[in-house]
Amino acid sequence: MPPSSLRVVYAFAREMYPKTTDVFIQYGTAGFRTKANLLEHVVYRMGLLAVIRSRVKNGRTIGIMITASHNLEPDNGVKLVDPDGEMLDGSWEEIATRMANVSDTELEATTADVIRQVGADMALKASVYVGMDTRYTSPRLASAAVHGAMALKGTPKEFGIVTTPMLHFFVKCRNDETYGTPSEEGYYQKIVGAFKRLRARMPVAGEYNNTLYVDGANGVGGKKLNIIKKTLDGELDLHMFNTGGNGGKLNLNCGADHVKSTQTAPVGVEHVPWQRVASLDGDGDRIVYYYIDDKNKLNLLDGDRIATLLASYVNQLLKEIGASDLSVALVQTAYANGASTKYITEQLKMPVTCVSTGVKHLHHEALKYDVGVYFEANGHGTVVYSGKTKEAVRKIFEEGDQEQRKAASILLDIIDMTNETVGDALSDLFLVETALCARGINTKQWMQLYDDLPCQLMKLSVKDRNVVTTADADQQSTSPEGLQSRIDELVANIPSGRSFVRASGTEDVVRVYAEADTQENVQKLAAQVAQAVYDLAGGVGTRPTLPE
Ligand code: G16
Repeated sequence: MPPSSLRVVYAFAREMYPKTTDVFIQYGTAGFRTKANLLEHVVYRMGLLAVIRSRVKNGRTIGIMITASHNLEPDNGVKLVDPDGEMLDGSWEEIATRMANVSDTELEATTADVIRQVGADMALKASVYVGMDTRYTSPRLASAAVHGAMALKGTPKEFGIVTTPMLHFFVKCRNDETYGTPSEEGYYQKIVGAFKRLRARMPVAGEYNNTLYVDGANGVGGKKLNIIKKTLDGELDLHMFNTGGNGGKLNLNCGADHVKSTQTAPVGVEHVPWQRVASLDGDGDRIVYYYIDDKNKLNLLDGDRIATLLASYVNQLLKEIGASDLSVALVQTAYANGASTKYITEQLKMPVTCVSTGVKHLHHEALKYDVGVYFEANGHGTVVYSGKTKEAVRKIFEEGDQEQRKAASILLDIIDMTNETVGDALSDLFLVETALCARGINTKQWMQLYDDLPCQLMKLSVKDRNVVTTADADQQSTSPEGLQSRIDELVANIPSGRSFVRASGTEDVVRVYAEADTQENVQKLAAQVAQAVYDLAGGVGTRPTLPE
């Protein structure tokens, strides 16, 4: 494409998507995320970038998802999806940030510069898939992405309202037809189809029952599960809540992030003691489970619990097929409860690594293993299986003895049921239900596998959250000066104490995490660390107070 053709890049920007703010925006934990009215020019420019990326990848499809996931309705965001369905390569985040922040008059030259820098052959075809969540600001932003793709003569394809993991799946399928069909129908056929096949030959047994309540966070995940529900022939008895009707607001006092962060039940769910409930987030990429016991206490089964359940079940199946050379490893972040890490190493005897927050980091680490199970405590995660593993399971399915073939066929369905591209609440829900059913256990028994250390998450507003920086997979503060030594002093005074702080990459806050031996101690530690952040990092509003 000759440089003169880039004029249209500026024309679209000036006429339709002018940059109306000087506020600097950065590609964060999962793309750009801020108030929706500050995003149109950013999303338009990501349309441009997606085309450049597609050409660098020889015309393979790139995805653009319009969503702010767990954030409240006024926010929105954009996530870019790479050809294998994973998050945008980290080395391109800086380029994305640069393109998002230049002025309209610099955009044409910057685009030309980026094309040169990455060596994109602009004569190649380019394909961009666009999806969006249910926010009322999403359609306009999706149009901006489409116009961005068109401005550089790429071919956009819109999927309308889909979950984020569905879009990741479509992108992967488009680039690798052996993975599945790039459509919503193709997604249901592969993932839900595998669940149904498996359920048909796995009788409900023991303490497991097939009734599941679901909190849909008033987002797209609940809507899609309602579609799936109609196709389930009693395999799972889904009771849906917070599916967007009755004036329920997206993620407001409901959904996976609310349940995990506040450890309180979502509004809008009619609770029955001991009933198993799954809580999804706004774009359907996270899931946590919980139940309310007979003392009205919420018992949370978060991403750590899901990871350990799935890892031990897959490991059991690998043993049953006699694939002793294949191993399962887990990947967590610093938010993982210390008790879960201890359980993995001491009871499950599996390798576990800790990486920085963000599924993009977990995903790449998990790919190093035969079977990598990665989950953030917030319920964002999945399982990935190496080519060697898939090959071995298929071979045993064909050549093993009767028992081995039976276990291998279960494993093949488990693999099909998994959305390996990214954390997926719907796929994870079917995996969890399969593992619980196979084990014949209820949520109380699942909960009894280990005891969590009391933990607390807090959010704190500061003048500029970027003053808080970390190293060692978020576990050490490198600035502001003096913060880490203060945290060390505070932690040393609390039995089983652990705490760290980091700037959120999706909200304008600093997150504080603490865990300790007792509820009282964890509340004290979290409040003390929050005070230290407030004092050293320029807290805004009221200084956090210590518990009475
Ligand atoms: C995104 C990321 C997750 C991350 C979460 C919170 O989730 O994909 O990996 O854990 O943000 O990140 P932070 O603590 O930086 O705000 P989602 O579901 O919001 O897209």
